Amino acid sequence: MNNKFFLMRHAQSDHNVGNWISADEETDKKSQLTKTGIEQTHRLGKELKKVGIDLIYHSPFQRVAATCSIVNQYLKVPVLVERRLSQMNCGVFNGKIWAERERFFLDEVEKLSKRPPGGESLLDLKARMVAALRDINARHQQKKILIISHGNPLRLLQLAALNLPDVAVFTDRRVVRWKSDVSPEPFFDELLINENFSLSHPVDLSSLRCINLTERQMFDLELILVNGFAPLKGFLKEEDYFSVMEKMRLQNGALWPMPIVLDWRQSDRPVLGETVALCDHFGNPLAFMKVESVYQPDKIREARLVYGTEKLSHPGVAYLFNNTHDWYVGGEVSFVGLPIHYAFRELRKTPAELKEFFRQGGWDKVIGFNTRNPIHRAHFELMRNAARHYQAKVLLHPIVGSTNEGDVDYITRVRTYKIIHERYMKDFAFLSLLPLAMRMAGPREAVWHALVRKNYGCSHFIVGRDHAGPKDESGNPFYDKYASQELAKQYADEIGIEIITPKEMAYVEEENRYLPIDQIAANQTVKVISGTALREMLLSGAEFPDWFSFPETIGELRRWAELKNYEA
Ligand code: ADX
Ligand code: MG
Repeated sequence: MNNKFFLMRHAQSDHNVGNWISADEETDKKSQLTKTGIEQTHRLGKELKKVGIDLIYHSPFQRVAATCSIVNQYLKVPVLVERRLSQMNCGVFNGKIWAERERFFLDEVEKLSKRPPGGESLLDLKARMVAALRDINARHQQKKILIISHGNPLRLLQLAALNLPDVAVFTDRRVVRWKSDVSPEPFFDELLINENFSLSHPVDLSSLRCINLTERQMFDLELILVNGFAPLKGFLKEEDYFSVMEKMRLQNGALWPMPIVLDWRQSDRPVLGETVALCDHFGNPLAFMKVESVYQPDKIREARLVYGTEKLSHPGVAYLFNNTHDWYVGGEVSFVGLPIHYAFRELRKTPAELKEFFRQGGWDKVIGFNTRNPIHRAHFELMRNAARHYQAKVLLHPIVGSTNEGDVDYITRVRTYKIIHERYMKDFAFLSLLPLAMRMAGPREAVWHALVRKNYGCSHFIVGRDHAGPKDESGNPFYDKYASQELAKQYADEIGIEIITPKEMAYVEEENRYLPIDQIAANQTVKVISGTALREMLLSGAEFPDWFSFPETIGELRRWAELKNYEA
């Protein structure tokens, strides 16, 4: 603690000059420091010697290591490599030029928060750099520490240290300096740490083990912490896990259909009674958990009972067998901080906030609507019809946690929700985002969704056809079209929510409107555009008929398809 940090960008490389993205180690290996870069670094080494640097941490990239070895000819201090100081992973744009990446990010929200396929967002990078710096800081006392990294990581670190709002990364002069790729003048920056940016961890972690959560575990934890998963207060203990699988109930009898579990690598050796810190991917602490139960799951039974199948073509089952460790630990969690989301903060209402909003507006009947897709006409019809029929308001409550593979990314979707809500639904609906990690468990998932919506203040919940149901490798659904409706209805009273079960809606050409399929005559013409057809039409730039969607939605989807195309 009480260390002083000095930031330095690696020396100019040929890739910098050509504006290439060398953000993966493969591309980095092909880059070389330029003559200018090498000269700059020698001059900078002499400058830094006057500062009296005690040690160096640097990114593992070879251009940074090369820079470090030049500077250290002058400093002769210990050198440590820190992986989290790497360049921002640009995913599909790695090895391309920066301008190519730029054109896919439309506004500041996207520039900050959108992850390119396979890559990180700017704000992922911020969380990573802050966690790295905190850990480095905790390891040393009263040292002058030189950090050698890359332009983007250093900018984000400055942003955090100066405690500036995120958008300042584009505007504030104090955080844009590292762009000076071709600057003839070498320089380093003493990290100015604003009093509001604490370099110590928000809680004392010195005696605790930090468990890095997966993305799914983070979403689960968030919903536990905001009471979206009430009555759960933590991750399931052994008796609750088996009871939930077999009876859809906790040991104490409370209805709960989905195993919310914390899987753990065996090598981490959880100890009963130990308190651990649950941290995000980069080491930022989110909660404490006292380990009350350590057990081995029965994955085959879990697959059969929760998903009704052991087939790996079911995404929930695949996750269970391929991405879940062989030990589960359970216990109650206590709050340290919520996972930080940067995009659309104003749309992420907690259960308490939503209930208060409904109460103040006198919304005594609220119909929850779940979706993981952009809003097309069929979704709209479901919501509007239900609102009219029940004389109620609608909570448009799309999922922004993990959804099915191949789904449209949530940032693109939220742009469609905002605009459709604003233009067509404002008088009867409220929009809020739900950070839930879907399992695609069909009927059980529908019961779970209804319970969660009850927690968020809904009095009604729509379960349509094949709700939260995935398809197998040949495109066949895993569950019967109305199985989710049946199971949800069965538990409606106990949950205390009314389940609305519309029949499948389809567009009828002769009547120019959507109708439930049981009301369509045999001689009428039904029109549908399947998910696969939709994607092909987007990629080929085909025009869409009005009945299918909204021009606003299609516009956003074309941008999404362009990125998909790029990926392919
Ligand atoms: S999910 O819940 O099923 O995963 P999706 O976005 O596809 O999300 O659907 C949202 C909701 O609308 C679900 O309740 C689904 O059952 C319902 N739904 C979607 N399309 C139709 C349709 N054509 N007819 C009836 N219900 C539908
Ligand atoms: Mg669906």
